[in-house]
This record gives sequence, structure tokens and C-alpha cells, in this order.
Amino acid sequence: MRYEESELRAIIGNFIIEGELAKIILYGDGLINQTYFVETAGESSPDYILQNKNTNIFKDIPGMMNNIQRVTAHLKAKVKQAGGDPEREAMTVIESKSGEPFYKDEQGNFWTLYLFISDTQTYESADTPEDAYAGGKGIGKFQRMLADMEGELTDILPGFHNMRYRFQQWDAVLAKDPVGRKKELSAEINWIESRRAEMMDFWKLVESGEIPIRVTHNDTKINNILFDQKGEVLCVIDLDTVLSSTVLNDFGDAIRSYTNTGLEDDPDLSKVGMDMRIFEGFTKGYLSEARAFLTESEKHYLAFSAKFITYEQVLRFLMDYIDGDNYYRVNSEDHNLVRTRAQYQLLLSIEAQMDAMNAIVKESCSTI
Ligand code: ADP
Ligand code: GN1
Ligand code: MG
Repeated sequence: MRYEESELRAIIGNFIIEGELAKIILYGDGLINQTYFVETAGESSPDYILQNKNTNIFKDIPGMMNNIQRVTAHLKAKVKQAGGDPEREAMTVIESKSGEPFYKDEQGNFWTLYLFISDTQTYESADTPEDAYAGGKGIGKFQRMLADMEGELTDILPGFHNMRYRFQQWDAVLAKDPVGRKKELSAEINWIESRRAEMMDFWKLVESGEIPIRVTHNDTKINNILFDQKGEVLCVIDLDTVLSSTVLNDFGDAIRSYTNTGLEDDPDLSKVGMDMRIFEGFTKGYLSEARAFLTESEKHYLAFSAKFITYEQVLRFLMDYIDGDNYYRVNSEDHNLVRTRAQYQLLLSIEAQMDAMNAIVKESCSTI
């Protein structure tokens, strides 16, 4: 839904902001929330980022914002300790006039406001191993700073990267086949079924505690990092999905998006594949920060996590297609199927390069 400027002004009136409101413009390339840049008059007052939260996906905004406040408070303390600027190196949540980290309007829509972090750049893809190294370092540092945060976060997206839960959803959708699409998908369904046992074997290690649960970001795409003008990572943003999970999900999902030579939904499968140079850059950057806290089991499954998350993405796109396209925004009737096939192509490329990926992880663990 698009809002008029007068409506947005009224919404911002419910938050405590510094300075006088100048203008509000639609902003960024996010796919989930509606984001606006809020400019105030003059140099002395900060600008802001206003977001209309997607309540179809996020059912517990108060729980989500409580998680974000805990995470940002912890990050800010770490940044201060290291002599950095806590308002630039961590997100700052602005409270509403009633003291809540969000504003709920009369229609039940949820709005959040953050300090705008100025003089930054964002990227849509990692063009060079150096970009990938910087991104990997950013995610590794984010996890390192949160590694000693006490207590689990509220699970606001139950089962998000949980393979047991995903298979429950999968079995239910296949049994229901609500729009009759299953009959043409025997090859695609077999892609999932033929790897089911391998994926569950890994997930059981998370369930048994062999692979630890930590604070994780869960949406580690490159456009969720703000870089400074020199190309160094400044701040990890888009904290909507911070959860207690395995750090391997963050590594795997970043590899899935950074290393793909094609698009996530590329109809031309010859363009899709994993670029090993980008894998190497991201992995080295990540391990330069994460090597210090990762356990041997986590290091052992690092390369595998890229396969795991890419497989999960194939499953999620295919499941949404069979379900009749209820979750992901689609541009055409077969968009989720196109996405499924493109992500499967990426999965095959990852599988074919697994030995080389493991060798890079091993080398990077011992030489950094
Ligand atoms: P979505 O959940 O829809 O992906 P994001 O939270 O990632 O939304 O925000 C969308 C875009 O807005 C980001 O990619 C970034 O360019 C910009 N952005 C978000 N928060 C800030 C901030 N605090 N300071 C500067 N830019 C921001
Ligand atoms: C969704 O909107 P975006 O692209 O940041 C999804 C991710 C998927 C991704 C695939 C909350 O994230 O898990 O990997 O699409 N986010 C949610 O592009 O489901
Ligand atoms: Mg985003």
C-alpha cells in the first residue's frame, strides 16, 4: 500500500524526533517492508528511516522489535568499548511517544523509525573477491560481537531455517496439492526427496547441540550491509530476522547470494553457478573474524551450509509454487518455478565444487 505524504507526516508525528520534518521519500530496494527516507531541515538534526512492516510475514512485531533492541544495545556497548561510534556502527531504534519501539496505527499497521546512517554505500552484488571479503568480514564481525549475548531471542519466525519444520510443511503441501500443480513436477519433487536424509542428518546435529545455537542475522544478502565511503563495512542493517539459530545459516545464505553468477530467478540456467573466487573472498573475510569463536563442528560444516541453505531455498520456492504462490511476491504464474530451477542449478554447481570449497575453508582456518 502506498501512503500520501500527509499520512506519513501524521505517522511520524507519533515518534519523538529531533528537528523539523522537511520531506519523506520512498527509499531502497528492500523486498519485504516499505521503506521511506525522512529528511529533517538543517544540518544539526539527524535524518531517519521509516518502515511500514510487513505483517503478512512478521506476525509478532513487538517481539521482533524487542529482539532488535536487545541486539542493538549489545552491539552499541561493544562498539563503544572498541572506541567506535555507536550511532553509525549499530542501528538506533527511535521510540514512539508512548515509549514503544514501534507505532501501531488505527488500521493495525506497524511502523518503525531508525536513525538514518549517512554517507554510506550499499551494493546489490559482489563484483570482486575484495567486495566479498569486506562483506564476509562484516557478517563475521556482527556474529563475533553478539557471540557473548546472554539468553535466547524470541522466536518470531517459528521454524524459519529449521529443516524438520520445513519437511513438515512440505509433506502437508504435497498431500494437499491445493492447485493441482504436483502432477507436472515429479523431477523437481525428486530433487528434494533424493537429498532429504542428508539434510536431516545435518539438522539433527543442530537439534542435539553438536552445532551450537547463537544470535544470527538470517538475511545476510549484500544489500543488508552499509559500507563506508572507503568500502569498509560500517553497519549490518535489516535486523528483522535476528533469531537464535546456527551461524551456519548466515554463512550459507550469504554464499548463496554473493557467489551466484546469475540471478536468483534467472530464466537462463547457463548463467547460474557458484563463482569460486567470490566464495574464497567471502570465506576469508568471514573467517578473519569468526575463526576465533567457531567450534570445530561449525568449521567442519561451513562449506556444507551453502549447500544446505540453497537446498532449503529450492524447497521453499517449490513448496510455494505447489501451494499456489502464497508467500513470495511473484511477477508471473511460473515465477516460483523459475526460481526453483535457478536455485537448483546453483545447488548443482555448489555440489560439484564441494571438495574445493572444503579445501578453502581448511586453508583459511589455518592461515589467517
Ligand atoms: P527490507 O527488509 O525491505 O529489505 P531494509 O531494512 O533492508 O528493508 O531497508 C531497505 C534499504 O534502506 C536498505 O537496503 C538500505 O539501503 C536502506 N536503509 C535501511 N536502514 C537504514 C539506515 N538505518 N540508515 C541508512 N540506510 C538504511
Ligand atoms: C526473502 O525479502 P528478502 O529477499 O530480503 C526471505 C528470505 C529468502 C529471500 C529469497 C522473511 O527475503 O528468507 O531467502 O526472500 N525472507 C523471509 O530472495 O522469508
Ligand atoms: Mg533488506
